[in-house]
Amino acid sequence: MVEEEQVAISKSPLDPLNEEEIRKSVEVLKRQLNLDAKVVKFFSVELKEPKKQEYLEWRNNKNIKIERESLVKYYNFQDRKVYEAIISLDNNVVKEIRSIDAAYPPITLDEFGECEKAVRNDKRVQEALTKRGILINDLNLLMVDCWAPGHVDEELRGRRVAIGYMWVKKDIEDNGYGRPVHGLMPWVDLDKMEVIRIDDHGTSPLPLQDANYTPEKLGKIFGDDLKPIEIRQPLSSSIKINGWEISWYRWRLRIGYTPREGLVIYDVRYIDENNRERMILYRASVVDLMVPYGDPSPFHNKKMVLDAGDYGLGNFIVPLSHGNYDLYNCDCFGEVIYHLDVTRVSSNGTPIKIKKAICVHEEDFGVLWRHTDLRSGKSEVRRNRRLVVSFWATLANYDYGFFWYFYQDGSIEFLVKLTGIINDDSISEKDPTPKYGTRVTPEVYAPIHIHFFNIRLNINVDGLRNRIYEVNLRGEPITEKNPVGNAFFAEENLLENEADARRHVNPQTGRYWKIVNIQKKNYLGLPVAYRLVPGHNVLPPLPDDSYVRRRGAYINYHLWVTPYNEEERYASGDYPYLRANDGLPKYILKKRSIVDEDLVIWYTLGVEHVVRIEDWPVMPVEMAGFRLIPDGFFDKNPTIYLPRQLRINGQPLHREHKSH
Ligand SMILES: [Cu+2]
Repeated sequence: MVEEEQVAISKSPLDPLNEEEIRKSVEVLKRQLNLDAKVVKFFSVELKEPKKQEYLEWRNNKNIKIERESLVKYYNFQDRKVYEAIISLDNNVVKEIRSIDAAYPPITLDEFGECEKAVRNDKRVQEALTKRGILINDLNLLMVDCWAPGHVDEELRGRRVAIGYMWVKKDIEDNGYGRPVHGLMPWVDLDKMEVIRIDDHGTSPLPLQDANYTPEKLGKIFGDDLKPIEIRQPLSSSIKINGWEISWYRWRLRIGYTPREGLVIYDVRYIDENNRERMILYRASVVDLMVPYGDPSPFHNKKMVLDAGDYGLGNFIVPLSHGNYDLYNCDCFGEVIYHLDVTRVSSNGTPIKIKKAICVHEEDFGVLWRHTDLRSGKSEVRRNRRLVVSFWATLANYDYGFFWYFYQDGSIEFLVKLTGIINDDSISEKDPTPKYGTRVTPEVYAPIHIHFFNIRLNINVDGLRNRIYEVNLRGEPITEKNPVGNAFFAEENLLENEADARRHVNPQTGRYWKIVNIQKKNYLGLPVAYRLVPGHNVLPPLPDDSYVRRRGAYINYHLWVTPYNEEERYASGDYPYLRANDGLPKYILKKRSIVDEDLVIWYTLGVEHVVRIEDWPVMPVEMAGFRLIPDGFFDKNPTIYLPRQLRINGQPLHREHKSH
């Protein structure tokens, strides 16, 4: 297989910061503010994006100079304040600095490791484990995941704390999640990086059964009788990558990276049959992910982590290289795969490159359209193909894949793929399975939970000003004009302001949302539009006064719409750690108009997880998402001109073809 490395040629004002720019940002800040490196932790250095208007002007005239700036976020654990600084990378100067009130930073990847060490090395934790009969000869076998708590009691209030949930490995290669330590909850003060309290909620025997999934550990393999499938791309890929700019088929887009969101999709356009480059999306990313658990016992009822805000999907992005194993073709399948590296910052300000973090490739995707003319017996069939831009983030036990698909017919699909290892607890074989979960082995129990993603879409259908209609199927009563009662139609209701645009999915009425540009008409004279078509979704099955509903208040609605404001970036707010009711519920208070404005759609995607035994020891991928599909955006099916068959040198591309 060909490994295509990215070649950073084309520079754009939306390119994410490179290693050098991150290094420079930290240096300038340290020097100019005389920062004491011993009392600060950096948790985010990202591009300070240019104003949208500036970027759009630059796009038309590349001679326009846009100042390159970075946004540095750090935490001073002496004065216990979060700071945000804007650095000019052209002039090497701090342009702006401000402290944020009552905010905690997210847990960094470094802290995640330090917190584990603090718990492992704590004598009281070790004693408590011994008292339970858990004897650990090698402390490296004690696995500690530092969880951002949803809430804390009075005694812990005002401190930046995390819970160190524990598991015990049999040996270093063992899947530690197979042996959860029940009941023992060390609280770690992240500023001091020490255990400040240990709560004990009872014991349960450490499970004996292994939970391994590697062939080395399993000692056997089924399925190696399958014949290989290979994807061949004899003329290379149809994707052109130029720096962070991607062109494929009629699609043009840019990608980027931030510590909280991971992959960011920018400036998505489609070139129609009249060669007009038409805007669809300006910026799209996953901005939040909250996972509330349903077990009300004190050992579990703090589990309502906001993985993006409390940790950062980009901070926990994983490289798609696999150590010594030849597994490249597993994450993205094909002969030509493009991988892009990203750079994040470590706590001490050093840039850290994650190799092959973002994957770009194209896939065959079955039949695009077909028809057999029954009278002539002739058929026309076209293959469907899609551009895929994706990344994976591993947040402790769970693995999330975030996939953006761009199809030839102008549709865009977002899919999240959930896999990895479920959060678990040990349970006595004699005890009944708790109501709030699933017994996956005689000794292991997995609490019920829901994954609530929020995807922020700055949508620009054929221009900057759009409006949104909610569309529901409606029937009509039997009347003279509707004598058999078969009349039904798609009823459109305009969403007028941001407070009224808090909506839920409704599969029973076929509900979707239609994003319309009334200034642009198709050849029938109708305004062009795109639909947001939801897929599976769920609401929090919780009482109105549930704390969970306040903690990540965005989960209360599937759809939110706000007018574009570059400061409003996160559904749960900028700093959700140990906070509640921030973000969207505040953004919408002004009841701003959303009619013919530059709009941001915030789509909440809920994936309920009533754990199955088959999710153990590692769960098969579960998928959920939504689609954006053209609705009168084109004058007809834009894919009818596709060739019947692709050819090489005039010859049909078929199985026997030899390209070498
Ligand atoms: Cu789950």
